[in-house]
Amino acid sequence: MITRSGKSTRYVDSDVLIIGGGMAGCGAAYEARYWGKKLKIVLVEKANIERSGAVAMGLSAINLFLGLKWNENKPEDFVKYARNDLMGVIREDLLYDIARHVDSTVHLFEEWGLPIIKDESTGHYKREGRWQVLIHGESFKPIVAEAAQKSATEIYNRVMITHLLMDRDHPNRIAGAAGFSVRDGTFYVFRAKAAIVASGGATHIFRPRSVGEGAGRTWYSPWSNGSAYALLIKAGAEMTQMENRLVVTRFKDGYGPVGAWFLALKAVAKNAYGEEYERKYVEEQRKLYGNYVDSKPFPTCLRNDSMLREVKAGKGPILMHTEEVLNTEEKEKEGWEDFLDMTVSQSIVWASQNIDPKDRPAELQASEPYVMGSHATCAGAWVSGPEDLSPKEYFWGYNRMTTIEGLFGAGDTVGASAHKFSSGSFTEGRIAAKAAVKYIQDHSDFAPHLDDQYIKELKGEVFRPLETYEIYKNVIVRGSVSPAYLYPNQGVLRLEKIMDEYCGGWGQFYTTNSVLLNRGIELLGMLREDLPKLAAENLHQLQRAWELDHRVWTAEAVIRHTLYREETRWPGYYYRSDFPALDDKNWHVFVNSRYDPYKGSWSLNKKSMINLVE
Ligand code: SFD
Ligand code: AMP
Repeated sequence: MITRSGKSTRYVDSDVLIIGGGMAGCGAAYEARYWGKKLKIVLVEKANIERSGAVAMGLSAINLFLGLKWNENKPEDFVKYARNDLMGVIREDLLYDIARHVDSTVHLFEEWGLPIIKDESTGHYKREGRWQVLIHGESFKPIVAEAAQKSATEIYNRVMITHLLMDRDHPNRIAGAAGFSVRDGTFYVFRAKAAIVASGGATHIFRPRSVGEGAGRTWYSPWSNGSAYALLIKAGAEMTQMENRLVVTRFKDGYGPVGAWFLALKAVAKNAYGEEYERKYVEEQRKLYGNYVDSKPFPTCLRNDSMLREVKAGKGPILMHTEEVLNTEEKEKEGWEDFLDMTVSQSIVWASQNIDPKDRPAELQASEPYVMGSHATCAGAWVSGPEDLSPKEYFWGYNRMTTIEGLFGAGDTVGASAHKFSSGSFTEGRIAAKAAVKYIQDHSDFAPHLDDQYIKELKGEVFRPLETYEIYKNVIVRGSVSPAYLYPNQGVLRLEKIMDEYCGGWGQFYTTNSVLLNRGIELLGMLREDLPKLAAENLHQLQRAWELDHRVWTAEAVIRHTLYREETRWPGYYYRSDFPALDDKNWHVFVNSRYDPYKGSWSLNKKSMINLVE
């Protein structure tokens, strides 16, 4: 048995500490080694980097590639595209920075062995859409992980980081992170001169569509648990756009993505009666949401909005007419490969439900909301931009540094910069690592000091669920119901119910208002009161317990931001029924928040949206 005091404590020193070995974390390890040849680079990953994170199952497309060397796009074009898609609110400095560097990342992927499909007539990468290129990407993650494995000095797989550690003598300066080994229960304390949080987005904050035998299935990876946000929030970092949750249109039940079908295969979605509906509501949408309805392409959230209006009008199900486009063997292969490379579960659902996409259309459905910063959404940390692009309001010394000294972010971690996807997240990891190395070099006299008493107390807190279980395991009312504790899974279900019903999940047609949100905040507070009573039978459940803790912190930020922004900026992602219109006069701004760890209180404010690209 591993008791509350844990098995043993292991201290690890590092120069650069990377938390999370997904796309951004691997990019950070690679680039940190390039700029910091002699530095000790330590990467910590709660799973195993070979198959961890959102790309674990693989991908069938790289969704951000400009094609600069073939003059296919300019960085400005990408900034405009992402700005329109996010209804006008985006950090243009961050996105321009990604756009000017992302191609080099994609070329590296190819050099490392990722098969990128070529257009035979031009020799260029074959496009899925304007920004996307097609890949044979089942092994995308192992290929990317190899680069990180060759770059990092040490990699700790199966170690989950639960807390960031601040410097004993400088309360707003990072000094490391703590967590535990999910395999052997060792309590790890990492000391670092700079740290990069790259620990992905968040699923299972809102109640998923999947139930019963499919429970746990989500579009974004089920193990993305919001550490990227919770670690930062708990440490007092400023966050941005946390209200901007993502709802994606997906093939029903398997959550298969639609991009390849819409863009490459040119399939059309229609209502149950065979009518196209995407632009049907445009005049009503214009009245509420303004000229954003004229953006090309039609913004992702508005595509959802049209679909939801149609379903509310009783014209569902929405059907993707796959059978109209799979008319050659090559296209049929392309369609199936899309899922076999990326979302195998969709192929399985089709097989199990007798759906052959070349014979009959397949249902689409809007997913539950996700919290992330790299897809068509931009929740995350408020970070400094690059010196050569950012206005003074967005620049405080080091690119991608959060408001905590020496603490950087990349990928889903970084807010206000959507549409980065896999390639942009890896690129942002590289950008953050370059800046982190510079930070270390500029502060070469700094050595991190931790508060030993705090570390001792923290260890007790981290392992407490194991002890709670040992003490109370015989006090069971029935089955797994105990008057003395709750299991992580019970807590997740409670969280999902609160967020679904009070913060605009699918159960409420994505609609909420201030009364619901305020009650939701109260209920979340009650859930938080119960978290010290979490019990874990083993290390696996201990991880689930800490994942729940991080999910609750993430959820709290989402609900507070949603309350603060008094408008409906992203219809189709969520609606404020008390403020049903988009309000550019008052809300063409970022919503930022900060949790004060010393006072235990939240504060929210508006930050200007500064246009850099016409
Ligand atoms: O079709 C801790 N994504 C797509 N990107 C594309 O480029 N093309 C696509 O086709 C994409 N599509 C797609 C995508 C994702 C998924 C799941 C599907 C389909 C089904 C998005 C990208 O995958 C995404 O943008 C990037 O992966 C984001 O990168 P990053 O690094 O921010 O997140 P990550 O890769 O999930 O990695 C996070 C890592 O952190 C670990 N971790 N480690 C230690 N301690 C903790 N506390 C930790 N918490 C988390 C994780 O294990 C993970 O390794 S499509 O739908 O558009
Ligand atoms: P998805 O598969 O839905 O995650 O989308 C993959 C990529 O295609 C993302 O860049 C989307 O924004 C884009 N996309 C998906 N569907 C459409 C569409 N109907 N029109 C324009 N872009 C789309």
